[in-house]
Amino acid sequence: MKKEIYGMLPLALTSCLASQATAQEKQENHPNIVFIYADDIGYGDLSCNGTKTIHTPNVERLAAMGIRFTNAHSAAATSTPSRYAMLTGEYAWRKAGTGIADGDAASIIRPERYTMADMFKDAGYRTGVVGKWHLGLGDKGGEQDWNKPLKPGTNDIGFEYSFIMAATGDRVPCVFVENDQVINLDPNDPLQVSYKKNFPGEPTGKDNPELLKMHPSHGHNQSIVNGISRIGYMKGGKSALWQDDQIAETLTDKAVSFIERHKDTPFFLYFATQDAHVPRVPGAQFAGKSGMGPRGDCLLEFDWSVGEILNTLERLGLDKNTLVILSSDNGPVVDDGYKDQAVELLGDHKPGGIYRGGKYSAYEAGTRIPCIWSWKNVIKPGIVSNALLCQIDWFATFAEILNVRLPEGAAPDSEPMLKAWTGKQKKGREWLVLQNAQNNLSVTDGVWKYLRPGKGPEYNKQVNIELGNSQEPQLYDLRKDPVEKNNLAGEKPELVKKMAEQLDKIVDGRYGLPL
Ligand code: NG6
Ligand code: CA
Repeated sequence: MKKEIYGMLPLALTSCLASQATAQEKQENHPNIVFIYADDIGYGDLSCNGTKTIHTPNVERLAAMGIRFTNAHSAAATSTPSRYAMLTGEYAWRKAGTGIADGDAASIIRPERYTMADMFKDAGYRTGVVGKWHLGLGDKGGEQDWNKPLKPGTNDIGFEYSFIMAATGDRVPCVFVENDQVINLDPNDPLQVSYKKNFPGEPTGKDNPELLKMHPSHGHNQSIVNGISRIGYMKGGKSALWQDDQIAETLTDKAVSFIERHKDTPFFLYFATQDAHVPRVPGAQFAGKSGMGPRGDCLLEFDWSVGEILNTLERLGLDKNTLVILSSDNGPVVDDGYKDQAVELLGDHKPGGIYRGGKYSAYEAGTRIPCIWSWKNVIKPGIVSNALLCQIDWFATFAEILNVRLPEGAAPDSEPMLKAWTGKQKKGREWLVLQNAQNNLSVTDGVWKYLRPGKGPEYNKQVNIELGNSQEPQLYDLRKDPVEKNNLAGEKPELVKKMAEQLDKIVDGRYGLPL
């Protein structure tokens, strides 16, 4: 239905028809797009950002081919809202029900919503998502029949192909879902899922710790799958269970074969890795290789996945006209709920780089994530940009690349920023609003950052992260104080007032001018 309502208006159509566009222009208007979207990998977790404690050569290779951003952000400090904002171009705090989703959440992005994938599909692209989904499936949360097609799902919001984990590695159901249907199910052993209560007789991490090969440090004590207790309860579906140490390989294979299948048509692939989210169970090739325990090993595994994608593009001769984007859904966390030695073996490694906070936090490490764009035909190699940018802008920026006008109301918070993303302009956004795990908002113009007072603890002891919540306003000068140590709110009440007003305006849907 949405196609009839909206439709798209290809601005370049007339000139293309008149054969006025050169072959080069046509190619540049329709590059292949591959997102490599990591989970919980922080600014300091990749060696391209200057980190010496880990070596991620394939990410370095990608950075050397393109542009690396030092001030790019996910829209939120946790997964579901970041992914929601990225795919819809709407700040997640505008929409209820976009917090960290349970594994049996209903589809959060409904078919009426025009997504980035819809846009690519309408522009003639083959569209696919492989990896961690975490945006819900099916009509009613908690009421899905996991043995039947899960509708609405990814295929209803623009992705022609999907091979996904419904939520996260630490949430049931621990099965792969292909084109909105759980794969490898045995009809004699149906899969049941509950986030309310356990199924009688099924072991849990809480009651049966003797069955565990990896123990939780906090939470994660419900159903046991492959010797790891998870969030939520599940029963049955044994033939469909994923093997945790093979997730990266399986997902990477699926991403590679999607590229191979569509090498002759423009394609858009959203490849969302499970690395380095908990539970961290690296493949045999990486186990023990980083010296930092499973978290570091999963960073190496992520780097391997990146290499596989780059090799595939080169092998198929697609490397020149494919825009490869690498980023992460939120900042890093060391202990996110399992005793996996991440804390003990961290050494001098700083997952968030110099930045304060981490995953869940309103401070910079919560959302200032690694970000690289590489597109040989268009972007000069080896550039670094300090522009203030956000993943939420990819949607409108891709519309710029495709030269299409977005339907009325689509991607309301997404700003077209092609010049900044391709390194042709130093300046990024005027304003960016960021969201932490408690839904407290901050606003920045890249120099000043104002954190609105809000509820919630200042510090999460379990994950050892400062969340940035405070009853008092906070104001930081990111240029002089990128680590957000000196709260200048008391000294600069006028500026606090202006920034607070600016934030209110954006929240109200009115967009402002520079200070
Ligand atoms: C938290 C989980 C954490 C992680 C996070 C979502 C507990 C105690 N902690 O609630 O382990 O799963 O949710 O992470 O359950 S995210 O990257 O997908 O947003
Ligand atoms: Ca995440």
